[in-house]
Amino acid sequence: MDLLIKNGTIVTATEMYKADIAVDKEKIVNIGCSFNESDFDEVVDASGKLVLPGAIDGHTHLALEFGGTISTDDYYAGTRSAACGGTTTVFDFVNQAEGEKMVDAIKRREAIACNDVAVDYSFHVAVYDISTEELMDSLEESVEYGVPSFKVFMVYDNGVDDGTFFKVLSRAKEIGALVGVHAENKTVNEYLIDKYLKEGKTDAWWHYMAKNERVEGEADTRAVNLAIMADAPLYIAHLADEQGVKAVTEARLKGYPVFAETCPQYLNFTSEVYKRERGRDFVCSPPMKDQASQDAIWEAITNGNITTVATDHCPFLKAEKDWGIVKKDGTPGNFTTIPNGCAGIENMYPYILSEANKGRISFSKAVELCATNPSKLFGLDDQKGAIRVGLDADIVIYDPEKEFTITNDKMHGDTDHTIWEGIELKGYPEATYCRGNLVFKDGEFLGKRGAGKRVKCHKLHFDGPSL
Ligand code: DUC
Ligand code: ZN
Ligand code: ZN
Repeated sequence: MDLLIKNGTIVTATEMYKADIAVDKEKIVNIGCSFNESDFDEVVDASGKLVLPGAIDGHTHLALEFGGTISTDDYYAGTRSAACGGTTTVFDFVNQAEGEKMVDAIKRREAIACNDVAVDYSFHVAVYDISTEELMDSLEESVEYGVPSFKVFMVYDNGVDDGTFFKVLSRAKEIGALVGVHAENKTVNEYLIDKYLKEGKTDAWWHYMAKNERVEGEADTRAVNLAIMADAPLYIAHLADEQGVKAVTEARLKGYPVFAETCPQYLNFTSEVYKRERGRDFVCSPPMKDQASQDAIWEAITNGNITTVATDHCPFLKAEKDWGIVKKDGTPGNFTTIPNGCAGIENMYPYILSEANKGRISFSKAVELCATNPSKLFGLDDQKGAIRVGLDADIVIYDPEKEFTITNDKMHGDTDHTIWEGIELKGYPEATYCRGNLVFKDGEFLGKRGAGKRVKCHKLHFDGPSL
């Protein structure tokens, strides 16, 4: 057999226990004790370490065209960085172009990704155009192709109206798919942008003010109502506000299959960051919100009303963030000319595990949020997301004693700064295996460009809020 990981403490979404893991041909083939070491090509002693499933980042934007540029991390840099933070699968977004069938959109991005990815991957399709029967039917082709998750934007140029959103929800339910949503009120956001710019309010703080708690909260609430009307499951991406948490919690209490994702940036920062000298580096959408929202999100993490944590990884260079001061063409910039997004793909699992290590949540909760729940929600639980016999050997060995201060020079993406600079973590991943292959060890990326594979997700059916 290929690999024995012995003497570690295995963490699952429900328990922690000491056992050894046997890996062969990319799979976990046995979990137990007293294996014969001579049966293995390699034996790793994980004494004093935790042994976790690799994280599944359900929300990334690699090589995304946005705001006149392209996000800094391509599929290689992004997945290299993921591996070094213990993430072994990423779900990247495909933006459907007008008139483009969903599967064609997926294949267009797959062609870019397939030779670059260093960990496993899949997609969600951001649906924009369902104006013909053929485009509507192409939702089902996407499900058959192994991509049963869609997203609609309620804001931005590719934002859809409520009727389109409702149609996508209704069809998704019929074909075994889940619809995610980027929820912000488009027209109020546009009105506030116009108002603030006319008043000469141009810095990053006004990005937050134009997308404030209520701008997101109203859209979250409307999205939940639309899902209930359509009798369809819903996934709210990057939930960042208290009103949204309340809407999700209420729906779940009533038994509706409403799920929410939040991101580490909302758990660690508040809107105060936009007052910093380089507040523009923190510009992402939705923006970080006030302390009350952060408290509500943490509470929902603890009580189970937030189901997953993902990154929304979408980094831009400092010089591009500076377009908020002076645009590319040399004319004065403002908060609308800052490309939206921040790096986080390498920080998610270490940050959440560090919070667990500091006692805020349990290690099992961290695994549930970052690995097991995303695998169930997106249709990968028969392949990934847990330490279980028969699943892919996506494994992280975690050193709970290691002190780690995040600095950009220790990260493995292509970005030149990080909003996480200087944050101190308790514990850090020591090694990452993707399908049994060592991709990260002791601070070094050891994987291979192109070694990741696209995973096919099964159909999704949710009758209630439990997974
Ligand atoms: N939000 C971001 O911050 N970046 C890209 C897309 C998005 O919705
Ligand atoms: Zn979004
Ligand atoms: Zn996003």
